[in-house]
Amino acid sequence: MQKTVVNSWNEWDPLKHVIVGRADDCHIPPEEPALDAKVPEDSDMRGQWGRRPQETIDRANELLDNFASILESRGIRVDRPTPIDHSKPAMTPDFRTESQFGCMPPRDVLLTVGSEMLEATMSYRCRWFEYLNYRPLMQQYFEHDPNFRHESAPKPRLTDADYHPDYLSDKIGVEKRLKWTAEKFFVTTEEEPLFDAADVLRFGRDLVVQHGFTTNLKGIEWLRRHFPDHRVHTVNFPGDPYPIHIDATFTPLRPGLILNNPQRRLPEEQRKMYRDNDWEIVDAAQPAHNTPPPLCYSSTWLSMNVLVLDPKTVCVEKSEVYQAEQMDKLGMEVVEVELRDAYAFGGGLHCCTADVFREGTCEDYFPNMDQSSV
Ligand code: DAV
Repeated sequence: MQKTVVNSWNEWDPLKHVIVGRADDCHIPPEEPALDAKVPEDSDMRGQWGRRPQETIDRANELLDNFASILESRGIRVDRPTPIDHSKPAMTPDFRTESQFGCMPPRDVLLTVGSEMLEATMSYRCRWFEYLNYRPLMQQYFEHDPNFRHESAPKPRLTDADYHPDYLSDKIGVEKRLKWTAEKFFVTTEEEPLFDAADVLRFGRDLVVQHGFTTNLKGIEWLRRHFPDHRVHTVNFPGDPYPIHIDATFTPLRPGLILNNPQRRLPEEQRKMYRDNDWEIVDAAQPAHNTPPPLCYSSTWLSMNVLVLDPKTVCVEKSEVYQAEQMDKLGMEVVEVELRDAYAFGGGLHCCTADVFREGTCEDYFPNMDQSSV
């Protein structure tokens, strides 16, 4: 087996070692404030919770195993989490919720920056203990890589003070959500630092972080103090009524090129650093589907939740024909991967992975940066 080294500075350098999640024992968690805010009013998930049906778990695992094999056949080392018992309640002195979530999307929990893997605070109570699924791997990396830095952000208390009660009604409506999210009024408050790792994109020296339902401004400030050698940028994408995670909205493919969700465009005033450094931001292709699969938290825009293997090669979900066509036009070789039946377990090809090793070092892709862009 290749040597274990943790190192990854961006989203596109050649990938050599990655974690791929599992669908084992995945639950639809009971209602709780931040989770409810993400579930659309007309969703089939409203009002139900419990372990997902075994046949859907088996199917999702078949697809995830197959994705792992595709990566391995391309010389990429793949590790898998060790599922904990997600049927157990999550309980601390401050809260109790009757079940946990799962370990399909490691991207939400683990943020790799250079030789560090940082466990995010998370912002859902049902995901408070999710890092435990990855601890056997973290221990292994710690044993084998003398430079690996295993870090964990301060665990939040997640009392009711962390959530705006206005978001607790199940009849808010999309119009009001769009207004609120455009005003940056999200379900989470500024009680304490909160972030999910999937709200962060890595561009070498620069980290781009979405302020939304799962990451608050204190969470971004915490990241800024934690990574003093980086420039940390806060972004918003008005147009998304349920803004969690940046990776179905803003997708860097290689130095100088980013796909942006055309329904959630980066506002003009936040584009300066890209313009000043000759980065192109292009609209992503339309999704191939009009609706997400059953019991799914995510939107149809998982079409752009791709995994870049190197600056010329990208994994695209097999049914996302428009996205694949666009990649081809952009000069990328497309590796088709079937994953749609696993979307309900927590996302697409980017979500279900977490970087361990990509070649390359920390570079400055935005040398022309003035203070107003930081
Ligand atoms: O568009 O529902 C999904 C992101 C999952 N990590 C969306 C965002």
